Amino acid sequence: MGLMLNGTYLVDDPGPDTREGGEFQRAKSTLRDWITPDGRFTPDTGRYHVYAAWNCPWAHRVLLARAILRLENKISVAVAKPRRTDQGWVFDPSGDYADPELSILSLHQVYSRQTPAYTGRITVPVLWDRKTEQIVSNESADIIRMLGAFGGPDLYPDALRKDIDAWNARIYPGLNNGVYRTGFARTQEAYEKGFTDVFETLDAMETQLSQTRYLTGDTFTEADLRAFPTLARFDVAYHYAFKCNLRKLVDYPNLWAYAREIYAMPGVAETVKFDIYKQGYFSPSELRNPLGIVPLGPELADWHAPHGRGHITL
Ligand SMILES: N[C@@H](CCC(=O)N[C@@H](CS)C(=O)NCC(=O)O)C(=O)O
Repeated sequence: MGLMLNGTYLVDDPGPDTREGGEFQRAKSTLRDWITPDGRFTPDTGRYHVYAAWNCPWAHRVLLARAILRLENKISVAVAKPRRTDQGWVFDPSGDYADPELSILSLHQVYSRQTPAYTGRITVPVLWDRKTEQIVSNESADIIRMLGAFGGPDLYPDALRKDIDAWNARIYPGLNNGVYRTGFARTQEAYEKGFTDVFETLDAMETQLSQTRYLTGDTFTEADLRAFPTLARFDVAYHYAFKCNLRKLVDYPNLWAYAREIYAMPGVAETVKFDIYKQGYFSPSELRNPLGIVPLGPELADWHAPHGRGHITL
């Protein structure tokens, strides 16, 4: 959360970036190195640490990949507090929101530790390398793919790459970032554009999932992993906080069952925190929620209901 200029954190958050016409534009990730078996960053157990936040869907991708690839004992995690502060993402000195690695209290300290004169947005997720004391990457799409170097099921198999890429290219603008383009829009027109894209994307996914178990067929892939964080937040957060209110996830029979199937995969439910999503998305925001009041509803749908989509094949 927030911006750093030449190593100084701006306490007055300039708010989300906007382009002409009031459309939200997500800033490009700035740190994009890679874990590879033969490069500077090798896939060693105990070497890496992730800075995340439960409410951030991009960080959720990384937590999901870590769970699905069963890397919980190989890669450590610190989670920042969900509410927005004038120091951006912050940690407690101890407890659930502490950082046992660097004992930092704000995420911007990690960025300035690696680059004292850092300029850019201070975002989660961050993949931190203990050995070189450097950030490997702050781009979730790259991080989930590079975690494949640690082993586990192949989420980006050769034979499905074309289809995975096609779904990623559709789901990122239309759904993952589409809900932000809707909720962070500053004009009616920009809002309507985001809104239309979100529901067209959900409709396309519903059609696909009425024919195949996962987006690219009968194998769970990176495309499914990238879809899930947005689906998990949809009814409790985006429907209300971002005005994505044409339909809810529970109104799509196939998508809803598909989301429950992913939720039932080993380790996934532990990465999902519905109450924390509300805390985060209803943080005080001059544009969307000036008083920071968090709604008590809606009543949570039954994520444990049988999904009926067959056995889990991971
Ligand atoms: N491209 C990044 C985006 C990450 C991102 O935007 N994270 C949000 C939280 S959900 C953040 O930290 N935003 C702070 C800000 O933009 O000031 C990724 O996918 O890893």
